[in-house]
Amino acid sequence: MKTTFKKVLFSILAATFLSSLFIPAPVFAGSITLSYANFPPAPTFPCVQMERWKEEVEKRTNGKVAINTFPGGTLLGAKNMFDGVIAGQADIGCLCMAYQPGRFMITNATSLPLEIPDAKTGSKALLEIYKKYKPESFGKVKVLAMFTTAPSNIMSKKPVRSLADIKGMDLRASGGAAQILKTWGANQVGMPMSATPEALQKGVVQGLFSSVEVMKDFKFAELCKYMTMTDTVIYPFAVVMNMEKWNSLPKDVQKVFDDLIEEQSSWTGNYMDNHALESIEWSKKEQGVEVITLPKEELAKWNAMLGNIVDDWIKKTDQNKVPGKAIVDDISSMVKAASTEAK
Ligand code: DTR
Repeated sequence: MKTTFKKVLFSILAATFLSSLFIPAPVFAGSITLSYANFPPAPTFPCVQMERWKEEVEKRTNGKVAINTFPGGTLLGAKNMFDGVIAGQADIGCLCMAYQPGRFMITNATSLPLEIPDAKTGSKALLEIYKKYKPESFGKVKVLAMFTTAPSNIMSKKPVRSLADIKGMDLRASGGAAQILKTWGANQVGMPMSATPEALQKGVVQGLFSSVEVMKDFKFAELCKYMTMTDTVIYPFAVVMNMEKWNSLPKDVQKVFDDLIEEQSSWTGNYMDNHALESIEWSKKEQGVEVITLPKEELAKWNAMLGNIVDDWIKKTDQNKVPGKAIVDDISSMVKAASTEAK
């Protein structure tokens, strides 16, 4: 009896062991886990779009892919985001390209003063420029989304109603927008958005130049009681993935990511535009912020000062063998097309 029992037990164990060698492992929920790094805090738009993308990916892959999100620079910060993703410190990362102007020359053309009216148009133009010119700078990563902010405006502790008011004012901006502030006579102070709350609090800067959703998301409206509407430039963002990790993904998962590229860009553009408007309303109602609209002639004067920035940039691209003029023309015609569409 005893020997028979042992034999049966042995056969069961052997069968279980052997079958486990041939049956493919069942796919458990979350069997692929990816890390996604972001530099600003969770309530801000780069993180809101990150959570939306995570949700869509987890839903569309039926839980086969799980995304672990890291807002607030907990995995990678604003400046080392791109290199960190290339090195595999994070699988996915969201970066503001404008923080490294020379590195992303082609896509940063969208942050020239080309009168991009909103984030929806900006995001579409940015993605199209990326697809058309296939910049070498993105050769080592897989691009998962690109989008832009709404146009930038001045948020300040003291009112800015004229060029005389902005002269010498310590204002924070980085990337392409930095040159714009200098042209208007401000004392431009460069830093990523994530460093701005402390700089405003400590009085290192008297205000900032950015899309205005930050008045609500960072509660800048508690300190900056004035907004001067110039609607000048947008900031381009990219979401990129480590190339090796991308190549290791099953085809069906890659398809889900690819299908989301355009959708995520336009979702974020729309979210940004609506949220900027909400932020203006909130700042006025809840924080007593004064919104300053410059008279037409005054604004025309401000805009006219920026003409050289585009020309200088085209000259610089000529030296770098980048077709700057063609890129600028492409963006301008996309802006025109968007404005006729809107009419
Ligand atoms: N305007 C850019 C980018 C930017 C706009 N809103 C946010 C929120 C969180 C991080 C970055 C940004 C800037 O001034 O940095």
